[in-house]
Amino acid sequence: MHYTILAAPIQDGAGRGGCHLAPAALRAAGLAATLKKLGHEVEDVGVIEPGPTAAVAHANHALKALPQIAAWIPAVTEAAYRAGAGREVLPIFLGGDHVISAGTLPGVARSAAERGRPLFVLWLDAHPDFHTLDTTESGHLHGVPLAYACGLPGFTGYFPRLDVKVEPTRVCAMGLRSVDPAERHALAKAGVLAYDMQAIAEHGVVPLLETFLARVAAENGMLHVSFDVDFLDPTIAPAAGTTVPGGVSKSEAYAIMDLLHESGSVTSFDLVEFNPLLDESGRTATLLIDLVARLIGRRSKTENFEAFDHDSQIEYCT
Ligand code: B3U
Ligand code: MN
Ligand code: MN
Repeated sequence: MHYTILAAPIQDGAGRGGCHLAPAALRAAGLAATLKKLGHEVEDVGVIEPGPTAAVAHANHALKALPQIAAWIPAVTEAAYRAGAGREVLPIFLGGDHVISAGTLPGVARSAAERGRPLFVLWLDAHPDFHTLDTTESGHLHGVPLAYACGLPGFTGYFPRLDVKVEPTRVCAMGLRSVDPAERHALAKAGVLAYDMQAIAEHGVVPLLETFLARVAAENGMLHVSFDVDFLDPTIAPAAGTTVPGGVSKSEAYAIMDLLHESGSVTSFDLVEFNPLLDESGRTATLLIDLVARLIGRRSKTENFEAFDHDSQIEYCT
């Protein structure tokens, strides 16, 4: 297996600037270098560029930066498709805010359809991002990508027509703790499997994820994991624009990454909403790199490093 890192430095979908700096910050903190040091083939293939911006108007006047985002989506979709998920390559898509998934999901959905395999999505996030252009009240478009990719109405004429939709009943959202009423209704109607923090507290993250992964395996599915930094508790990952208290702990996050690795099902991965301007001495960056290392199968010798460690100081078990 080899890994390609593709950056989509978009910040217009979020309410706070700074997410577009994430790829550079993760590179500086040693993401590719760490994966290489662990013996993996890693290609840092660079940066996706948006297409030309065209004027667009929408009846929902709350919408922010719709023309800019509409210019990014086809470019991200095409790059995600070309990344070749499901072959001997695992693309890692670096946001940018979560609107990049309005491109990565349709791109990998097309790859899965070509391979004749069902696409499953694990959405790790405090938010379901299941608004349409009509229902979002904040107007921040990082709140819509999952709804768009699942084919909810109201995107026609703004975002590209979907070649292949994500089947909502193959989506599992975990870590939810900030869900707007319109999203709650739409998730239930679409049949998305949605586990909030209450469900995680009651059942444990491991049994819930194991059940979902068993389904993916039984159907020989491809699995796209979309990891929003605000899935994590803000005490361990402060560098996200819309942190919500009561998130997933470090040991739960490690357990998730270990299970995902063991499953062998993950075929593509988004890492989004990391905002380096909000980090504290690089500790969110370091944790994220460690989580990606776990996803690809390495445990660090010291799992509790809180302070910023340069990549050369992270030691992994062989
Ligand atoms: N649901 C709210 C809040 C939100 C969604 N995604 C993030 N925040 N990061 C909204 O604005 O749509
Ligand atoms: Mn999100
Ligand atoms: Mn979120």
